[in-house]
Amino acid sequence: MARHLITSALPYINGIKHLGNMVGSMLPADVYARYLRQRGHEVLYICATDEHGTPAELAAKEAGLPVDTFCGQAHLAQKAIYDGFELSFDHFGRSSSAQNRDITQHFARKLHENGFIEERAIRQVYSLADERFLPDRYIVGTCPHCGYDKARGDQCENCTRVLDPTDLIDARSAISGSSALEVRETKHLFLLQSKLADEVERWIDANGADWPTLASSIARKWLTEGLQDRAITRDLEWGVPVPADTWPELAADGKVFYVWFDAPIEYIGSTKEWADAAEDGEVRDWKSWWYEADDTVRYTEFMAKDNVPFHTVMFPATQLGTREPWKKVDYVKAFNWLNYYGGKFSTSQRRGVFTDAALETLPADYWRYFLMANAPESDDTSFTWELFAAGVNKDLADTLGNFVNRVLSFSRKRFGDQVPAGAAAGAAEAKLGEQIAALLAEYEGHMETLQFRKAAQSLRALWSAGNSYLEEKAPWMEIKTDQDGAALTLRTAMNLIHLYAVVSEPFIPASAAAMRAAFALPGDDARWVTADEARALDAVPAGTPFTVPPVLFAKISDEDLAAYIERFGGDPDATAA
Ligand code: B3M
Ligand code: ZN
Repeated sequence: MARHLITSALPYINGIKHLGNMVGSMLPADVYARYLRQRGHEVLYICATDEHGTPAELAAKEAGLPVDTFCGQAHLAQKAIYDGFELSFDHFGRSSSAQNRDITQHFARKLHENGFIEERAIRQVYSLADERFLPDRYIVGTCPHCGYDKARGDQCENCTRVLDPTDLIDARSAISGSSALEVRETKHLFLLQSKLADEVERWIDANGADWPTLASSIARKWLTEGLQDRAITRDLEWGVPVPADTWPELAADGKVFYVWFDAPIEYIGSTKEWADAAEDGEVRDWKSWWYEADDTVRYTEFMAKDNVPFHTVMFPATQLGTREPWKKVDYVKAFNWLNYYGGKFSTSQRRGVFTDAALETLPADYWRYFLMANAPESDDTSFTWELFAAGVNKDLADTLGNFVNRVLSFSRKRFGDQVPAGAAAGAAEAKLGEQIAALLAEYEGHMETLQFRKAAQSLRALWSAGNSYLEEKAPWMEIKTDQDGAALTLRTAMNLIHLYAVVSEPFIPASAAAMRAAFALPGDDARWVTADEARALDAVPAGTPFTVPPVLFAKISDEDLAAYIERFGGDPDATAA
C-alpha cells in the first residue's frame, strides 16, 4: 500500500476565505484524502495558515492588534470553519510556528552553503511617515502611461503595464497616504534561481509528464520566460528571521524571509508540528514522509492556478538547492477559478459567498457536494444560487435523500424495524448488481485520477440506479400480490443505501455517517466496498435492526432561493435591470 502525503495550498491568514478558495484547494484535497483512507491507504493530509507578509501586518493594524495576537485569533477562526466543513486534516498548522522557523532557516543555510543564495544591495522606497520600507504594491501614484491616478508601484491596474515604483508620478504610501518617500539602499538575500533553472527543468521533464495540463503548462511557461534570481528577504517585523549565525549583519538589521519562501516549507513545518503534538507513546515520524522518503510515499499537492509557479518551480528549486533528499511533489492538481455570477469573488469587496456565511446558511454537505460536482477543473466555472438550488434539490434531495427515506419508511411501515428477508435475489437483482459494480469501477477510476466532476457524475449515476430499480420493482404495488417479492426489493434497496453511505463518504461525510448509522450493523466502518460486494448487495443481512433517519436534505424552496439572492447579491446585471 502506498503512503499518501497530501497538502492543500495554505490559506492566507488575513480574512475568511470564500467558496472559490475552498473548492480550489482544501475541499478536493479532503475528498481525495478521505477516499484513500477508506481504501486502506496510509494518508497524511497537511495544511496550515500562511501567516507572514505585509497583508498580515496590515490586517493586524486595521484590527488594532499586535500581529501575533491577530494571527492567533485569525488562525482559530479559520480552523473552526474548516472543522465545520469537515475537512479531515491530520494537522492544520501555522507557518509562524517554531518548527517552520527552524526548517526555513535550515533551508536558507544549506542554499547558502551550496552557493545558491547571494547578498545584494538594492534601492528601495522608504516611507518616513510609516517608518518602513514599502513593498512595490504599497506605493500608489499616477500612471505615466495612461494617467490613472491609483496605479500601484508594481503594475497599473487600468492599462495593465508593469511599473517600477519610481515610474509613478506623485508617488505616495498606500498605507498612510504620505508622500514623504525616499529611496534608500538596503541589503537583501537573493535566491539564485537562474543557477537552478536547468536542474528544475530536468526535474519537471522527469516528473511532470503526468501532471494535468493546467499545472505543467504554467510551469513550462515560467521556465521558458527564464527563472530570475529573486529577493527572498523583506524589511518586516513579522516573519522568519534571517539566521544570525549565517548573516549577522542582515539579522541585526531585522530582515525576515519573504512569505513565499517560508510558506511552502511550512508543508514540512506543519508535518513536524503534527509529529511534535503526538501524545502518550504514539510515534509520529515526520521525517519518513519528507526526508529520504522511499518510493512508497506519493505526494499530491492541491492548489488554484495562480499558485502553480511557486509549487512547480520555486519550491522545487529551493528543495533541489539544499542538496538534501527532500521529498518533492509527484502530482500537482491545479484548479481554475470559481466565479460568482460570471464575475470575480472578491475578498476586499466581500462579493460572493464566504465560507463562514455558507455554513450559517446550509449544512456543509450541500456545499461540499455542489462545489465538487461543479469544480473548476477544465475551465473557470460560475457559482449561481439558481444552479446551486437546482443541484441540491435534484441530486441530493430527490435522487439520494428521497430514496433513503422512502425505502426505510415504507419497509418499517410494512415489515417492522428489521431488514426483511423475503425471496432470494432474482434476475432484477443480478442485473442491478452488475450495473452497480460497473458504475463503482467507473467512480473509482475517476477518483484515482483526481477527476472530481466526473467522479461526482458517477456517484450520481450510482444513486440513480437505485431509483430506477425501485421504480421498476415498485414494491408499493408488489406488496399487494407478492409479500416476499416486496421484501426482497426493500432489502436490496437497503443494501444500496448502505453502499451509498460508504461510497458517498468522501463527498458528503455527515450524511454518509447518518445513512450508515441507520443500520445497527456490528463493527460497521466506512471501509471501501469490493466489486464482489457491490455485485452481491448483501452486506446488510435480513434481520438487521434499522431506524429511519430524519430527512437527509431539505429542498431549497423558491422563497429560500429569493432570500439567498437578496442577502448575498445575485446576477449584477439582473439587479441593475
Ligand atoms: N497563501 C496563496 C494564497 O493565499 C498562498 C498559498 C501558499 S501555499 C504554500 O492564495
Ligand atoms: Zn496605466
